Amino acid sequence: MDLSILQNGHTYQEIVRQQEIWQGALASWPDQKNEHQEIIEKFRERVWVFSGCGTSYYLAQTGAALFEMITGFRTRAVPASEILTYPRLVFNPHDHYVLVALSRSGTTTEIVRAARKTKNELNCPVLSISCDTTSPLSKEGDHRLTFPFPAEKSVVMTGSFTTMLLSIVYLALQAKPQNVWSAWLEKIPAVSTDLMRKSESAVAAVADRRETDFVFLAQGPYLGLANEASLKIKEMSISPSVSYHALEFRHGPMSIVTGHTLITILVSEAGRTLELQLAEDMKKLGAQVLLLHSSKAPLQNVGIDFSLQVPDQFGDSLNAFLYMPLLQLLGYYHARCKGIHPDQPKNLTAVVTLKD
Ligand code: F1P
Repeated sequence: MDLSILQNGHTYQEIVRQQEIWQGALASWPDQKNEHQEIIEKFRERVWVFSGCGTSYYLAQTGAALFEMITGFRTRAVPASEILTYPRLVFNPHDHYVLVALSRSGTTTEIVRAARKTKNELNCPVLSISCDTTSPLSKEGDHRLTFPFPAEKSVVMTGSFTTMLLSIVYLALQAKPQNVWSAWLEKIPAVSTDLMRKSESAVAAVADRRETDFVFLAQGPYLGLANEASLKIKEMSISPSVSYHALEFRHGPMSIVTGHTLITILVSEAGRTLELQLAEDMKKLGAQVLLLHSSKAPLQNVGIDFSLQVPDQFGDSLNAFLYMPLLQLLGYYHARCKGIHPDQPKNLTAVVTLKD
């Protein structure tokens, strides 16, 4: 298949440029070391509540899990709407919190209102992370994580998700006694670019299908990625798609499996054995199975249909930066094979604003 005729438009360009933006962000952060250290020390004993809307909520889920895995600080992730509707369910009066408010635009009504409410009514500090440092959310924050980011023109979020996630991981690493991980982090952009280029035709081949319903399954820090992958498929290709904790799928949801179902499992190091058993069981139900996995232990003869293998040196804390671009390309190419261009998504706007 000659992919070059499909490799056009904002969404595609923003997927394939993201690792370059990560590089620029990483280069900008050493000059902000003092601010980063201040944030870590000031909120070290607090519960870190990560929050956003849509893709930025799935970013919150992923970021909270990785932040806690790296720092050991207590975290949770909620949609911004939960802060507006049930603030005391999010911020329990017996604990102390910091809100990490996430938004590509920094103008989404729910997260801006949530940040204001948290700060002004609940007296809880706010750390803003946005791709637009001039946005209302950025101004609302008591602190900000900033990085150079050429604004995305597309409605659907791609590089904004991974770059904001990188800022969360980078901040987490400032809590480590000696920043042993920086060498790994420096390698990620080049390894991810190389992987994406080498995997692109395989991803496009998996995406080239009709009448498919999609299931994305993952555990731990990969669950937010599965939720985001499911949203990308919906937003970009207008296809039915669901996502669950991997091992939850047997407990009822697997009833939807047919021969038209493509189940993608984001294999983790922690849950690998259980996830591969799940893959085999789902094959017996007639599903097609795609595995994203690291080459830690090559797949035994698990009779799966497709696999995308990533280098194994980064582990569960950093594999998000290898898996996510591939999942974004899956949504992109599935849309194009359906004759849909993700640059013109159905029913969507780049920012959701609510009337006062
Ligand atoms: C949040 C969001 C996106 C979604 C669409 C509408 O935007 O819900 O996740 O894909 O673009 O807005 P933001 O608050 O991160 O700017």
